[in-house]
Amino acid sequence: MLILYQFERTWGIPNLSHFCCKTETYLRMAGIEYDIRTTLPLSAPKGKLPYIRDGDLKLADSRFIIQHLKTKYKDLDAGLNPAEAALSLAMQRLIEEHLFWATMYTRWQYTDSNWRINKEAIFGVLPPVVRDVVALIYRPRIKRQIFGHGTGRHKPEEVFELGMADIDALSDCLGDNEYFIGNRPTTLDASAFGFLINTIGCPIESPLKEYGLVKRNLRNYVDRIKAQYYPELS
Ligand SMILES: N[C@@H](CCC(=O)N[C@@H](CS)C(=O)NCC(=O)O)C(=O)O
Repeated sequence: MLILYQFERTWGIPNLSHFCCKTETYLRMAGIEYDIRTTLPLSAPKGKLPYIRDGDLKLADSRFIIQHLKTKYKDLDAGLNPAEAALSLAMQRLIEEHLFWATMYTRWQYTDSNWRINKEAIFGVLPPVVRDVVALIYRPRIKRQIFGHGTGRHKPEEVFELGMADIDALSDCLGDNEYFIGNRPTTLDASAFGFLINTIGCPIESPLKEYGLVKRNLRNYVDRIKAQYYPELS
């Protein structure tokens, strides 16, 4: 059985990690059987979650994992024409390489109360003293990543302005449709759901979350995908 290694479930959502949520959602949308092992990134092959074990294969990074799932099990993108496939890739990059960093900013840098909620959710599995030490090491490390990406160099209102443009693009791209492309779920939906629920459906407060919640189509989309693929969480 394929094993998905990811953070512990919390906040009433599939995963506090956007990328773990994306990967598990792909598995569910594709109807692939899997087991979960909860862990922290420290022991992951590339130092990040998710990763999978499938027989003798150990594979990290949601993009390589999904490529493997497409080849070995089911390709949710089969049938997309070249323009649809290009749109899917471009939107995934917007979500995962841009919007992601605005949400990371809200969790690790924006306010102390968000940081406390984030810290408890990620490191709460560790014994109390260890938890504090590991969090103390991790916070500057992630803040360096946010700074390295460039997002961490902006004023809060600039970070949110950039993130809100992504939310606008996602809302306009979805429109009144059930899925982002066509009438069935594709990889883009796994990605969009994983990142949107981690923006508007989690207890990290920010102008970005408020802005996303005003987009009725995105709110309905997140609720619908969650109810359909994670009925145990509804
Ligand atoms: N490109 C990777 C990104 C994975 C990623 O950034 N995972 C985060 C959690 S959302 C992580 O484990 N970060 C730990 C770290 O950077 O130390 C993927 O698609 O899986």
